[in-house]
Amino acid sequence: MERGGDVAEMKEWCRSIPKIELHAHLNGCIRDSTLLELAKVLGEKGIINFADVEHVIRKCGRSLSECFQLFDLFHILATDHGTISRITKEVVEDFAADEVVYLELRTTPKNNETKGMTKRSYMKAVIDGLRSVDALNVSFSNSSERTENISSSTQNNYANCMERKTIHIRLLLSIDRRETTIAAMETVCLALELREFGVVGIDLSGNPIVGEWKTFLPALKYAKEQGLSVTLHCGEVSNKKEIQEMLDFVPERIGHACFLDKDDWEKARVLQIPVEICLTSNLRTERLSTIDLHHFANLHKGNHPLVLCTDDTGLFSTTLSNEYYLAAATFGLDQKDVLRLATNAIEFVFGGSEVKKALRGIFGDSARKLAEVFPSWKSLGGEDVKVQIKSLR
Ligand code: 6MZ
Repeated sequence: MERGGDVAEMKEWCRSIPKIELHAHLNGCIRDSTLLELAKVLGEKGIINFADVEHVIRKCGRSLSECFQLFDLFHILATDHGTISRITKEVVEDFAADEVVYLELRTTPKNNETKGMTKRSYMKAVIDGLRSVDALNVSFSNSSERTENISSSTQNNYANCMERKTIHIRLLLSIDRRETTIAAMETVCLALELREFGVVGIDLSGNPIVGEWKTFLPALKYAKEQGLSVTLHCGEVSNKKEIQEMLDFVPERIGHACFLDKDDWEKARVLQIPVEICLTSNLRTERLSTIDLHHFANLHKGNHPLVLCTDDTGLFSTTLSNEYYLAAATFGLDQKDVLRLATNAIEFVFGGSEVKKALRGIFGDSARKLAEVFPSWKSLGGEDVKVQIKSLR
């Protein structure tokens, strides 16, 4: 099926290589087991009817509108601070277990008066969740690259700590398309306030048929002026005018980009705007009829900057390894192509030059280690392969 190894080896290759995740929504990545557990508890308390939601959670293929119904349910389930912290911790652990070495996790700060939750306290719960990961070294500070969660007991055994996996994390705050201009501006101000806790940018997401671009533009412009990076869900549905306006804004990345016309792609090409590609998500939400028709093929062929992402690992039952394997199996990529794709993602992270330097080191080391484990990689000259890191801007 693919060059450079059989199916099992390619799957293992995609799992083993270091990976960078740049498009993952926190609440879309909740483990199914956690979601069911939370729903059961709320059912027992009489807050929801568990029988009504169980089949929705367990359902596999969903339309885009069904996904947004499910997100409303997620928001009912995950309203208290402790649950938000728990979900964050589990999501980080799951990405690290999949050899993700840099994770840009995005989430929509939420107000929930009845639970005493403000957008700020929601984000504090997320950051507490990052701090509570004890099986890994979690580095999420922007101002320095030190490891954030080395507990005092672990500090006593620093050597042991250095042997543990490290995951670099940065946060993006999402503006939901249902929000007003004022609410969007609040989110940007909160992002600015939380920069020292690893917040590096803003995302615009939510139901793509809701809201208007002009509502969010003032907040997004302000974010840009203040030095935050901006990524937009762009062209998830067909909306020519909005797609053009979004590209004219020149975001630092766009997500999905399923409904761009030829002239839109030309603009994206001239501006070299990296695209966050979410294959399984696009397939499951019926953005295209079959995976081989995905725009990944043309973008990859044309060397357009792109990065493979999961979108919502829980909602779509996927992993980043799985997305790499899907791309390899569908579009005939070999091991070198796959590693090159994963490595190129370094250039598109919002985390800044220090973290990029650290990531280049991680990818360089791993190319050598992989050669010891994968015979076909060795025969391709794996140790000597310098995966080119493109400088795009
Ligand atoms: C658009 C999406 C999305 O923010 O509560 N979200 N927005 N398109 C998608 N593709 C299917 N997947 C997720 O995570 C869940 C929220 O992320 C956005 C939606 O606004 C969803 O409510 P947080 O952590």
